[in-house]
Amino acid sequence: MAAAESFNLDDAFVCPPGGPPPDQAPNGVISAPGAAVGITAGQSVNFTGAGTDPDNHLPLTYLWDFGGGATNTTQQNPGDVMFANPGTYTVTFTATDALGLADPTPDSRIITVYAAGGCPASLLPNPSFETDVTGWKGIGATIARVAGGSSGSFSCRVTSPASTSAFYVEDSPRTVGSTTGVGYHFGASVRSDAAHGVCRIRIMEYLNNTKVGELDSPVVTLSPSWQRLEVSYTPVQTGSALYFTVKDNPVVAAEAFDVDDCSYCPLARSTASAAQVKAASAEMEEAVAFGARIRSLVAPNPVVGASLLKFSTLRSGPLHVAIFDVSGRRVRALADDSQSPAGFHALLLDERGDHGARLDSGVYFYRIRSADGLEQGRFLIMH
Ligand SMILES: [Ca+2]
Ligand SMILES: [Ca+2]
Repeated sequence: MAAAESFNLDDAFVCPPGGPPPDQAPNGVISAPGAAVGITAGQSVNFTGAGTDPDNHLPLTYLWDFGGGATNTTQQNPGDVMFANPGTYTVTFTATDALGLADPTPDSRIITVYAAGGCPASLLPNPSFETDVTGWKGIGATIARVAGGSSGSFSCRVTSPASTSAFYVEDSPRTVGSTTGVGYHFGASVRSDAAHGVCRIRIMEYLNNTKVGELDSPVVTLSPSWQRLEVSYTPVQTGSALYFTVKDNPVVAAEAFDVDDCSYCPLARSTASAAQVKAASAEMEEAVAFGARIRSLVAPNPVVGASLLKFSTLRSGPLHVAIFDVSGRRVRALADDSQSPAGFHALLLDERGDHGARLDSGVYFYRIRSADGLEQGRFLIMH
């Protein structure tokens, strides 16, 4: 072989020690809306987003995919986006860095768009007060059926005593006494003859008699005309009770307002957002870094869409992880490694059994066999 035909790899490629650092993926987060939202067809939802890149490959580019509910856009902050047709739309927000690497876990929100006329499956037994005020209770107020309604012929008059304290009407008994992680959309029409205080829907969430969440709708200043209040609420806990209240902050003593056409509808099942999964992962990694004895956890739990089973092992060796149903039947193998390094592990739990079969809602168990020994726990799958 002639010398001119030879070459040397070391001369041809100059690599820094260890090779170039890999590009790190950017992270996009939906700033608004903060949770699942319900609207009526023709209404808009305000969307804004933010993105960061750990190794600063700027500028970032963005893609909002409205799941067929509206035209996709590459604006970072699309603002008000109108959904024309009833349906359930999963909106995703993907940030991509200047090198073309996209966020592998785009943030998402589920938008439920009801047909005109509101949600078709209101949970309320007595939303329109046509015969009485059963199912409702005045708090700091008396309630009574009165003629005149925004739907039908009657509504519920809520009258405060001779004070200017806030007063309200609430669902009683609770329409939802034990939440399952599904969000709800609330609506009510309100008016008053005189003394036009400020009115809102206030949702309060209680777990074991402790308030764990609260959200107000946008307010209206009461007038003789019917006005609509609406708000979507996603429980922060499961097993909690929701209080659906329509509340008046009066401007004079003994104020009264009328409420009618109340609605209370489950939103489409919302998946655990990628941001939630990321936050939970970061939290656990930090805890492990500080030496906390965390054996294993599923987050988010219940599993709604996708969650992660996270655990750390102290010793390398065989690793076998499987999911079992309540009867003890093995429904999924998550890991079967003859040799797995020690350290932090995160395995995807996605409502699927072996061969892709969708698992029913219910309680499941995981079992981790590693060189450290046996570790097990349970979690809930919810559709
Ligand atoms: Ca990057
Ligand atoms: Ca009515």
